[in-house]
Amino acid sequence: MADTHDLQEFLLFAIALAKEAGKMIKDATETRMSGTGNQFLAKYDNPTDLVTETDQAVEKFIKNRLSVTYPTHRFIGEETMAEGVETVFTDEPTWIVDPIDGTTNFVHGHPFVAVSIGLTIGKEPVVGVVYCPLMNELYSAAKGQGAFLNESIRLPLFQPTPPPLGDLSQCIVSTEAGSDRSPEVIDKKMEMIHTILRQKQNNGKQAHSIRCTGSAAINLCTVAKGVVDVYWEVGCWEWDVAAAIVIVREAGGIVVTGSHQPDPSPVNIFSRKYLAIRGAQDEKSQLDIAQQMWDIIPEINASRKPVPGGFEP
Ligand code: LIP
Repeated sequence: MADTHDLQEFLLFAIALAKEAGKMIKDATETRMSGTGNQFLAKYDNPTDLVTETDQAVEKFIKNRLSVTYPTHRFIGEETMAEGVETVFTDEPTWIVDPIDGTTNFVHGHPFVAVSIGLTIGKEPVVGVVYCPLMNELYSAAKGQGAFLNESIRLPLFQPTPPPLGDLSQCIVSTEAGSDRSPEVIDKKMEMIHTILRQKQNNGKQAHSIRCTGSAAINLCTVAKGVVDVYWEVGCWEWDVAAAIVIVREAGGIVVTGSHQPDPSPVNIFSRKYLAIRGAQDEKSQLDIAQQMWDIIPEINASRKPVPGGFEP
């Protein structure tokens, strides 16, 4: 098992790597803005699941760097899996990488894009770096060492203690439409959003509001900051969340299952169903909010098996 010193070394390495990758993304955005390149393609024959040459180039760059510096470590990446490489997850140190989280934003020139670099050891996320190069925000954390914005601002932003969580009606909830637009998935997600927002006298939770950044990693970092109270998503992947889970936890938040079946234990990062609650004074108030979400989350399938047009229903 890695000690504190090892984790610090891995963290510094990941921060440096994320900065280099971020520069590639920033340069590609400028090229794109000047109208000279970066076509996008649909993955899995799904026109709402996009990939660009930059996603592929950044993943290749990160993968190569990691294999030179840590040749015995394993690698799981979004674009590597899209090429059909089978995901094998073991107790060995494993880097879990999304070269661009928020690819749809990137394609449109919207600035909410991030490179996400996480490390698991013994299957537990222990190091996480999420860098948003177009906004110059770098989020980082290592297990037991706190979470930071731009390496010096401790998260959550509310110090010394975050405000009480209260009731779901007093929360901002972030979520996403996701890339699966089949009626059985999108209708349930829209109904869930409706329930979160609807008036209490009409059986809703009447939360303060909903936010969607287009990036699971950035959504989770807003929870780590404490400026968003809850994040719920079904259908994103381990590379979207592995790094940011460490950042949320080190900022005092919890990340549990986003399925309709309540479970207060740490989330299975391969489940494709995530629920995060921001830091608060006590875990009971976090679990109270989680329970209010579990009470209304519908059963939504999120398979891992690709079929033409998306994933097995
Ligand atoms: C995106 C996720 C987002 C989800 C999108 C997509 P990508 O990741 O972060 O939360 O709703 O469908 O999966 O594809 O930009 O890396």
